[in-house]
Amino acid sequence: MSTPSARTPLAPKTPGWLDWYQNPSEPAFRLPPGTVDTHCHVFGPQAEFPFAPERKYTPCDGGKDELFALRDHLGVARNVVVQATCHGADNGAMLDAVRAAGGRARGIATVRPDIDERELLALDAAGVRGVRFNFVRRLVDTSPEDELRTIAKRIAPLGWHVVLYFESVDLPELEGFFGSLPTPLVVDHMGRPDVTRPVDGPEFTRFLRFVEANDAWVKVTCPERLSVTGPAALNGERRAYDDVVPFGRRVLREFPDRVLWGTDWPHPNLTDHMPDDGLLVDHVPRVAVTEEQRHRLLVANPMRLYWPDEQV
Ligand code: 0GY
Repeated sequence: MSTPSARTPLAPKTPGWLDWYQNPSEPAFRLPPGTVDTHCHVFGPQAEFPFAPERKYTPCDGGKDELFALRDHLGVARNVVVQATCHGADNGAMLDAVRAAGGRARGIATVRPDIDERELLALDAAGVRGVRFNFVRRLVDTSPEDELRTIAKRIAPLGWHVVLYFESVDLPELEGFFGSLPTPLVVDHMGRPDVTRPVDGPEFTRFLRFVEANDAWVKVTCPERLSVTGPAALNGERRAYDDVVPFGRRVLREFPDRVLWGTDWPHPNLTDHMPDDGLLVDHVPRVAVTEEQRHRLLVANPMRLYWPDEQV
């Protein structure tokens, strides 16, 4: 972990950057006890954890204290902190958050193929349970398959998984590679479907068949990122992101035992609006329509993946 000197000037935020939502509302839906937020990040704080030189954006600060405050406000019990690309392969901020959570967090790291074996073991001991492979072109310069394959081989003996972030249009080109990886797979944000296309159309169906063929896990996350209709609450109801609902429902129906939920706080790179995290919680029962589905999505599934030694 690098620490800036006292004189290192802080980098300004990317122009037009939207900060995370201050004072999120109280959700109308009560998350069940033991809910896990399996997709959130920390940004810095920059003065303590400088951003990586190769980053594609400079965010506002969003550190562990704010993350834990949101966790407690929403009624979340545990977090999985996913390394954000603005920190490159310096996992310092993520690890600091995971350690500070005192057993209530796990981490997803970014590592290089030549990472020292002792460092891998130290990450494991700190609570890391996977690495993220990012294929979203605006976030990373390259994703060389030979390097990623080496990483996957090195983490497989630890029982870790690979978190895949890609755009749905790129799946046909990537799925052969994904299917060849030796670890469990976890897909971010339902594979980023184009929600203006039919939910039972060929693109989303292809994604679901990929999930089925590989026993992959799916994060039913980021309605705010996928939605075209946006956050407009309807008739004063706490409803938003209507166009994403059928996609979440279909994933839950087909893979009730391999779905995961998360907030994606502090919501990097949104450009049109910043979601009220309370409203995002109220999206959950619209997608997971039975208590049984909600228990699996929010508690049982993430516990099996991230805390397999604990009973729920
Ligand atoms: C997300 C989405 C994004 C960014 C990152 O690590 C990141 O920078 O994950 C994005 O810009 O779509 O999952 O938070």
